[in-house]
Amino acid sequence: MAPSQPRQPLAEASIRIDSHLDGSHERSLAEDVLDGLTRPFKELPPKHFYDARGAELFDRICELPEYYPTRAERAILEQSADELSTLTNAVELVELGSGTAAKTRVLLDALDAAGTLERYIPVDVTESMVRDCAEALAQEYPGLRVHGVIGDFERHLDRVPPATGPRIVAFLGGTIGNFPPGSRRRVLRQIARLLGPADHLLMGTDLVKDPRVLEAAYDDAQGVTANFNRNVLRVINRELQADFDPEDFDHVALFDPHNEWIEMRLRARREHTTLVRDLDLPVHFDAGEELRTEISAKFTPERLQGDLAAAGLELVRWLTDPDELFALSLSRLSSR
Ligand code: SAH
Ligand code: AVI
Repeated sequence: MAPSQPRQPLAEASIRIDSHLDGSHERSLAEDVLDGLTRPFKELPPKHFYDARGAELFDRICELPEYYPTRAERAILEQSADELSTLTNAVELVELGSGTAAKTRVLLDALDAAGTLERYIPVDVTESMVRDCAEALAQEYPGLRVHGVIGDFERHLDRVPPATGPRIVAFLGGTIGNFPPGSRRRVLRQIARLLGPADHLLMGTDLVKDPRVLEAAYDDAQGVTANFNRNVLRVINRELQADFDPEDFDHVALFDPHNEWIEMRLRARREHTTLVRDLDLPVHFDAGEELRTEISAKFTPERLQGDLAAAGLELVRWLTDPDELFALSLSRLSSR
């Protein structure tokens, strides 16, 4: 008999990572900066918060006493994971904007206990998040295949590998709320293309509530959210050779009662001009001028159902925490 080969640790053998960014994220940042900082009301999309430091700041936000969405969503998952597992019979979980997949473990545990779980596919624009999360989960769930996709879920969903059996596509945290209504429906239509008749979308949405609770969640006493907000300026400084001083800007978080969304903005403390060298772009700010960095839409059941229907999806379950702060919806392709 041939001497046995040393066995590959399972964690290494079961991980595959595909990257679809190859410099295209920097190009998208350049396009977004050129487009967004030359508008009459300056604006940037929130996906550029999340370099390694931004991702770490987001994790700290999730621990803040004022930021209830993470705790509320976790509570719903803990309450409903077994039911979700039974309803879906999922053999695989695709997670969009997976981050550290902290809450995802609750769902993976339930699928694992049911004996159906085979594969986890985290999709995130932050490379280090996908790699670290893939490593950690392959260790924690022996036998689990992890296929990480480093990419932009607005542009690379066609790169998600085809389903090998009933799947759940999870979009947690309320990240869908970071898109304005039109783009939100476009993103949902793209996500619906990942689903077959046996598959489900599990999506987290923050709910409309007292504006004081909402504004505190986005303007915490420790200033972590302010630091997260200013991080987009550090990203532009590094990636596009700009010279923003983040301390030239105040953090602003306000609830827009008409649109029922939170807006985060950066307000210039003084008049100044910054050069974005890679774009040869001088950007002028008047004193008090604001740059919108994020919207975070809050939902009612009606708003969510309208968005799902527009994407060809129908609601299977609507799950909330006891205080009705946050909702998880399970939906599938519409039968009509
Ligand atoms: N799902 C986690 C993390 C939410 S934070 C939770 O519920 O706590 C939002 C995550 O989405 C970050 O990890 C960020 O890197 C990722 N993200 C934001 N925009 C993205 C995009 N356009 N494409 C892919 N990932 C994106
Ligand atoms: C990721 N996303 C759902 C968060 C939110 O609440 O809109 C990002 C965030 N912004 C400020 N705090 C948290």
